[in-house]
Amino acid sequence: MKSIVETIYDAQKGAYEIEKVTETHCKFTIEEAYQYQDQLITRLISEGSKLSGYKMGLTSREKMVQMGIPAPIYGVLLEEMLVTDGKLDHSRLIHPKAEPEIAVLMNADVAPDATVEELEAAIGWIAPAIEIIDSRYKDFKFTMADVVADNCSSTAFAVGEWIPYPAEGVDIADIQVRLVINGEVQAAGSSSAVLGSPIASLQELQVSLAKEGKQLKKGQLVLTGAITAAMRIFPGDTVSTETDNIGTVTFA
Ligand code: OOG
Ligand code: MG
Repeated sequence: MKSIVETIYDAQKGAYEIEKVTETHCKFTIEEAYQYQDQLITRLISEGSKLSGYKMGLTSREKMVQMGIPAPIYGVLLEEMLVTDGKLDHSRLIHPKAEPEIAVLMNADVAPDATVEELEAAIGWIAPAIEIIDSRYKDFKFTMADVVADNCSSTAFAVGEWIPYPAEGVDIADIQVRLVINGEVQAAGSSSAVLGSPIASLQELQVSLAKEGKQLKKGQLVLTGAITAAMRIFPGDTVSTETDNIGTVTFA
């Protein structure tokens, strides 16, 4: 029988659905789930993937309710997940969903024990983003341990133009965003939905990474978490995150 990590790795590479590994294999703790996630990423990096940064998940009430998991989680973003030239390749996807997010780009390394002020000062730029999540689990249903082991459904992401942070007239804790699919607003919210502010989400990530002896580094990007529920997307859809004051990002 394949190991948990191999089972998820194969499903990611082959873009097919699997039963929850907590059912096909055995139950495991959240700590163990992060170890499996780490083993998965280590394998991908040994095969040539490059670390781009991290993503926070289940940071908004809407997402926690949608997925039935009441606590934030985090995963790893790889360079190959970045949607370039505005085109999403659907051939490697199972049942993708899009969610509007605020992305931040670090302009300095962050000490594991940095204060929230130091953390915020290390942000160089922010941008509107769309995360494309594609859980490897059947019907997009999972427990917290399953989803963490599956690198929190990470699959692809698109980022708009980076604007220097802080930006005059922009309160990162109150950016209005809309998820627009084929010209129709499917969901809308404020960045405050993410743990009160994307900065709080970033801090939660920093603390979690520090516990594992890791830290945020200059040049790394972070998706701070979906502001609204995620919406199913299909080949041919044009998908945007529009914001009132930090621009728009679109892919098709
Ligand atoms: C887990 C990932 C959640 C977010 O922004 O809340 C996430 C999932 O819903 O599949 O990326
Ligand atoms: Mg997300």
